[in-house]
Amino acid sequence: MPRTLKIAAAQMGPIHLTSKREDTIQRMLTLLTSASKLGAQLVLFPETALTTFFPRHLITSPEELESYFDSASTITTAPNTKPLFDEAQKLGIDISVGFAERDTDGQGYNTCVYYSAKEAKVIAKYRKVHLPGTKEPFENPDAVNQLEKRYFTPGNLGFQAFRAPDLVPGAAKKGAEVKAGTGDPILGMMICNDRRWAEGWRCYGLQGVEIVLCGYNTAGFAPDLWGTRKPMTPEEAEIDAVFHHKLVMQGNSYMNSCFSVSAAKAGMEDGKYDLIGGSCITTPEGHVLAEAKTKDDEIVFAEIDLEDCRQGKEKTFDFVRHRRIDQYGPITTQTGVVEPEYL
Ligand code: CDV
Repeated sequence: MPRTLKIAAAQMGPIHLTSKREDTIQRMLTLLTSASKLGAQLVLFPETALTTFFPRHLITSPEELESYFDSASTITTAPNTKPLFDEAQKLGIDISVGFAERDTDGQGYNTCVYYSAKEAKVIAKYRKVHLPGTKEPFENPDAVNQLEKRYFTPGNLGFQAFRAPDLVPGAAKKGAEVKAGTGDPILGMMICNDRRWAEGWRCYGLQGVEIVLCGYNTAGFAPDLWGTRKPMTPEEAEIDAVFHHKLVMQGNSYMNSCFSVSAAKAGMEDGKYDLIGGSCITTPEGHVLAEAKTKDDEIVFAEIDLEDCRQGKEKTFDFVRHRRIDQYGPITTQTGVVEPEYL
């Protein structure tokens, strides 16, 4: 039986250090309206969707730093974010939104939440596990920094898949006979750099994930970060960065037989920091179904059928029949590389 639903990535153009929160929220509301006109039931916003990607800056003022953080417990009720969630509920659209979270114990996390319009509340939260970059700025004064290890603690909530209600008709509920591919959609969230790590995808794959959501801020040209062995122009570097983005979204969607939605914050932020676009929706067979054409605010939309996940989950990637966990020891016992001895 088809399990169709309409999903969208809300790509956002740049948000600057000087941008006002109410203007950013207004842009997000406009994106929601556009998605609603297309019939979208689920909209993904980018990583740190409410602010500029501030971890590129060395921020020494505690007050300034705090201005980029929000609290997860008040994200739907605080006056400077509430209108977004209210509108999502009014339009009946589920949203996933990334933001810098300050927890009650003072820790900072790079977080996203999933808000269910049907439930009128946040039903899932994810904290970015793979924090890229460095704690200290690069020595090169012209380098693009990525100080996430300075401002954030690695995520501690794991890769917890969840079901979202009221997105597909006729979903099997508690008490019914358990049969894969018949319940409410199974979703997983990750944030930016996480998408490059197969481990997180497989954790979701092992929970039968059907749609992975991933918001991102990816620098187009950052040789100190990416490596400089092969010198590239900014244009060549950006083409490569978009290629790697799509490569991991397509490859991991295929290897876990799921759809994926990725939403960029794109364009030139804070005057000189270029972020890639390339927001896209990929299929369980690894194809790009829809993708952004600009580096501005843009809705990337597709109607999908979750039934398309079944083929991979039941044949090529039928985990229960084909996985050999006795052979995968190093994956959970080792972080760094251990090379074979020299000959
Ligand atoms: N925000 C990110 O996590 N950005 C990273 C870095 C390495 C640019 C990314 O993986 O895209």
